[in-house]
Amino acid sequence: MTQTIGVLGAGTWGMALARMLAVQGHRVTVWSALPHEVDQLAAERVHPNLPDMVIPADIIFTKNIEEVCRGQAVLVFAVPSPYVRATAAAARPFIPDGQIIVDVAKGIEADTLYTMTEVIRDELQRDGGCRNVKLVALSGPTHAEEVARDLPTTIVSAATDLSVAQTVQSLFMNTCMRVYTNVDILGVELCGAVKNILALAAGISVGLGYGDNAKAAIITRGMAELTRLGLAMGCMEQTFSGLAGMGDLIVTATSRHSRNNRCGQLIGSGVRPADAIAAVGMVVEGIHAIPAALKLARRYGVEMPIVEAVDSVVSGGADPAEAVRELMSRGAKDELTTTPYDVNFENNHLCDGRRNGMKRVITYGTFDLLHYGHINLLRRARALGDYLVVALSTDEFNRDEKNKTCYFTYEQRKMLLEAMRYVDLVIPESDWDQKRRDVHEYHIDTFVMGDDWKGKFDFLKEEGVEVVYLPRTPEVSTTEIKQDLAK
Ligand code: C2G
Repeated sequence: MTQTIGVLGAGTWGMALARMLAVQGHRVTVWSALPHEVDQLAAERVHPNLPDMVIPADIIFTKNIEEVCRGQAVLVFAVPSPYVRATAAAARPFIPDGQIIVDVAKGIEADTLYTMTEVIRDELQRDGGCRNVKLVALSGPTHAEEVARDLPTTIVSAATDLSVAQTVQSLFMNTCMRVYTNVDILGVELCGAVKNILALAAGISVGLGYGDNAKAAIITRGMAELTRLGLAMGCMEQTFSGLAGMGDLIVTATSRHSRNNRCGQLIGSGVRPADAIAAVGMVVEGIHAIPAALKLARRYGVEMPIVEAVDSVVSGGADPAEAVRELMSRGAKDELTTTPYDVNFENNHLCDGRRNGMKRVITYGTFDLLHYGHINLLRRARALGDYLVVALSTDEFNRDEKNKTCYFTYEQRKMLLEAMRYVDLVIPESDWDQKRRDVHEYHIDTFVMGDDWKGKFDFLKEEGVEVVYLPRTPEVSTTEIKQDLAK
């Protein structure tokens, strides 16, 4: 369905996205703060950094920020990170409440430590307006030059509200761009900002004449320190090994398209940082992100040696080769982030459990609107052994087989169960007949259900499994909760 899209920023990435959306049939208006840029693009229909890309004739260019903001299904902020706040301030009077805003600038604001969507929200809500603005971070391994040529690309649409992330997912999804949703918007934006610093480091390494071994080390150990920071900030680990994290780092740290990489190479080859930035000629986001990354690392007590080394070279005037020597001569480290004690304890506990016949228990359920009746069941089930597996009914199974409409999605219900001390593993329950398979696949000794199912699963005894029905907690149920809340 054709949508009207406003794009703020006519840089390389903004124009590559604007073209893609226009080619998909959407009505696109592009605004830039630079009048001459608007005139040139409107006239020539070619962006200087994308000489092979034809700008569709139906893209509207404007110098008037009100025109780009009014009446748009989605607004895309594609200005470089240092200008996001000023652009949001200029746009504020024209942005209706509830507007979906997609930020594609990658960075963290040095003084506030805000990510770009947080900067936009802060600016738009400054005078109490835009209470319901919906912010999405669109970020991933996406060179504009390749998107401009419709080369296969993947990207992440991140928003705390999954339905909003999905709206943006469907808008940007096409045969050339595959969009994944992710609710961990902070993790996605942190990756987008800090990976530019790591790309600078990779460039410096190349500029010093070092090889692929050093580049792989920077990418791997750089992602380890970024993940440490992200986990300390409450992000999801999978985000960092995902497209916005490792994916974008690979593409930025290994590609000639990357400004951060090019800037790093110049610095590594001996060019003064200021001259290297000038030589690249465009905004080098990695440089802007360093102060914020260091402040976050200190605030959360996380070691980030590679970021520190880049800062010593870029801001401290240190010799790049000397900075690498210092990195290489740091104290010996263990690659596993859990301490050896944790690892040994976990192994001993598991081995011990196996030696003494660790008893493994399984139970099944929907567990919607998790309440103390469920907890009573899970606590008693866990007490029957050493390890509890919960087979959680998927959304489709609930809808198609159990005729249940859940308040929480499978992922949300899974997150709640995994946070509980009684639950060791959550697996999906997608059909009635999987129990016979599960008890073998997960080496189950005891099957447990509430006694509202008494007798229904006795057949599992044929599989050598103990079957236990536990008394339900009579006075509470998800259905009653919903009915009481509806009154
Ligand atoms: N339960 C309980 N006391 C309550 C409510 C639930 O002991 N007040 C128990 C149920 O008996 C069940 C578990 O908690 O063992 C999960 O309850 P539901 O989410 O309602 O599970 P159900 O829909 O019964 O799904 O294949 C088996 C099904 O998936 C079971």
